[in-house]
Amino acid sequence: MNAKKVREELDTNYDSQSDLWKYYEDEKLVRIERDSDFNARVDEWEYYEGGKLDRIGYDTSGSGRVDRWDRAPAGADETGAPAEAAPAGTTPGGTTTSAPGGAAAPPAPTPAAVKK
Ligand SMILES: [Ca+2]
Ligand SMILES: [Ca+2]
Repeated sequence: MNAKKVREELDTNYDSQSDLWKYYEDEKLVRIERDSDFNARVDEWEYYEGGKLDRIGYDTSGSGRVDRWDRAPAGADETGAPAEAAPAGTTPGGTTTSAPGGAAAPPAPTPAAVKK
């Protein structure tokens, strides 16, 4: 009478052949095996630790065994989107406007307000 689910099969491309297998331990996802090119052979293994993706193994040679590992980026939610803070409208070599007697030139305008 053990109703614990330990394995789940999914057919992600609807060709009625399973191509994704999820494995659970103590109701926690520990591994996903994936047949990413749908040739009925698993070629991608995702290992989870503490419910988070830890590493991914790839079989790139079709041998059925992992021959390349990828580490999941640690703390992906901390270093999310790279903040590109380059102000628009700055020109390379950024010399100030060649106003004669330039000391009277106004301070740098706010970015994006200068373009027409
Ligand atoms: Ca399938
Ligand atoms: Ca495959």
